[in-house]
Amino acid sequence: MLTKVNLITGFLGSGKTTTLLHLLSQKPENEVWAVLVNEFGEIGIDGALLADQGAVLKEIPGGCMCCVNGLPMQIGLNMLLQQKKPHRLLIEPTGLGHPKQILSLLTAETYQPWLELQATLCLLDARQLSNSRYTDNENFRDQLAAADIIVANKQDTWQDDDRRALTQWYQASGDGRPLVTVSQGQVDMQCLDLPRENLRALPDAAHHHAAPQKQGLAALRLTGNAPWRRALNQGQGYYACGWIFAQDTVFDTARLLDWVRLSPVDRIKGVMRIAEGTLIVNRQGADLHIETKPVPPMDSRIELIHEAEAPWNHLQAGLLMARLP
Ligand SMILES: Nc1nc2c(ncn2[C@@H]2O[C@H](COP(=O)(O)OP(=O)(O)OP(=O)(O)O)[C@@H](O)[C@H]2O)c(=O)[nH]1
Ligand SMILES: [Mg+2]
Repeated sequence: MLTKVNLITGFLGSGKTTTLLHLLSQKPENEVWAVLVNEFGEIGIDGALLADQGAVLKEIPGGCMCCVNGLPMQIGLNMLLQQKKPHRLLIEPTGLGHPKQILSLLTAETYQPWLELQATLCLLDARQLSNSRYTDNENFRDQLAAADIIVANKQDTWQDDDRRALTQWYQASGDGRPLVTVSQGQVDMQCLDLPRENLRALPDAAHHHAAPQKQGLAALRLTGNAPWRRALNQGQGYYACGWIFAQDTVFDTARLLDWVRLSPVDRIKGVMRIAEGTLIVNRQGADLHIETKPVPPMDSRIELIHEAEAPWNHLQAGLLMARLP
């Protein structure tokens, strides 16, 4: 049996994980599904969000896609395909990555006895189309160019201008590919069975390394008795800083939420322990989504991503202050 594979792409914060969660909720009971998620930051958050959803989960955190997409991605993929033999595999690459290498990997000869690549979905928030920070970004453009299906997400947030920008973009670049307009990634599972038809050649991704890559194979965990640690990462013109705290660290909800709202960065994701259980925070620009769960998390982890270096030490001091004594 070949594993059916779909790539779920989309720029940072466009709704990939939200879409995966919705797709997983439609999984037929008798099928085994797997999810492979590769995050930009060293501290994997999406894995915590996607855990316990009835799918086999493999996280590949940490890094510049060009490196992570090599050996760690290959090992992760091999393990999933050969050990779990899932009916379907959904892959969420980092929103800051270029799709070319992962597509080359999935279409490589060695994988053909194992997998059948089906439609690639690309998430797009129409608001991004009028912001040159996105439209000038080659990864943003090439993710869209590589897609079989464009999923225009977050329609609840759009103004008339955004709808017009989407129509214009689609007329110029849609090439007749299906365009699905949704909120909260509410994509119908049937989309996944559409074929991979988009064979246009993609340019090579420019390679902007600044630091040696760590090529982590597993989500970062705390070791020894350290109460917390932090991890930095940079690449593709973006900077990330994340922290992980031992399970017995409890955060003050109000102080933590103030910190999340006010931190001067583009993106914040966290799964944090509060007195009532778990607080999930997910901020993209000014849009903040908050959720609570009664069960405490295994540890607390939070990650910031920004288009420039941010005052990480100052932000860290604020985060440490948000802990309960
Ligand atoms: N208003 C609104 N918010 C949404 C919608 N879909 C997703 N979000 C929010 O957008 C934020 C980012 O969603 P994610 O699903 O984490 O996005 P992502 O593409 O996986 O993000 P990265 O993995 O960090 O690149 C979260 O706060 C979501 O709750 C939507 O349709 N409307
Ligand atoms: Mg995600």
